[in-house]
Amino acid sequence: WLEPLSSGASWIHGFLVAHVDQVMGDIAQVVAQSPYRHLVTPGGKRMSVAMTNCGSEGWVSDRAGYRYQAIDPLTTQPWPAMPVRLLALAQQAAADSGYQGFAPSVCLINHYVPGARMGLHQDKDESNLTAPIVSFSLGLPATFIWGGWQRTGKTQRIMLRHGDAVVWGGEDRLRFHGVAPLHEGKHAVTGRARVNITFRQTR
Ligand code: MD5
Ligand code: FE
Repeated sequence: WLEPLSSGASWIHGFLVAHVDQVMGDIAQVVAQSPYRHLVTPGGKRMSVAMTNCGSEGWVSDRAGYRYQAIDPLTTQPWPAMPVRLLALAQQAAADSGYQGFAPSVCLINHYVPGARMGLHQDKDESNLTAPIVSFSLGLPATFIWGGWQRTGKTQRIMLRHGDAVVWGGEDRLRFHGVAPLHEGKHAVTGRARVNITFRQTR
């Protein structure tokens, strides 16, 4: 079911439940070509979340900064193509939330193991800040931290679970957000991990 979180954000509980095998298969194909890796922040810290991408560009971070690029720096090859069924699911989630014509070029795949976290940040490396971001969660549950438009603002916590989709658009696109350290656990589908997939339209 669809739960509006705010004027621009919708939480679709269980959106992926009928598609989990497909999505896990699509991810496995991507990871076989462009493996998960721990990127380094511009400040030189290794991120606890391991990442890869598919699509015509991917998000990367290194000592030079954050950016989108068409070539995977690890393989020196283009990122794997975005699986068509995965793209269709992202477009369905966007449309269900009121965003027609979503055309993401990037699918960033985040892999969390217990203890991994993501600090409070804004997603603003995209030149198109009017398109929403669609997020799919699989595996272990995570406490998602949802803030306001300034780092110091009040935060809310929501528990994102296996199969949930969230669509972040409109005024909610630029909120500060993060993920609390993942709790220990074992999930039937992902094992000792959480996987989050975000779809981004950069232009
Ligand atoms: C995650 N990933 O659970 C989250 C889900 C990231 C990231 O934050 O940057 O890879 S996406 C949550 C999100 C995206 C865009 C805007 C907002 C939240 N928001 O305005 O709250 O691994
Ligand atoms: Fe983010």
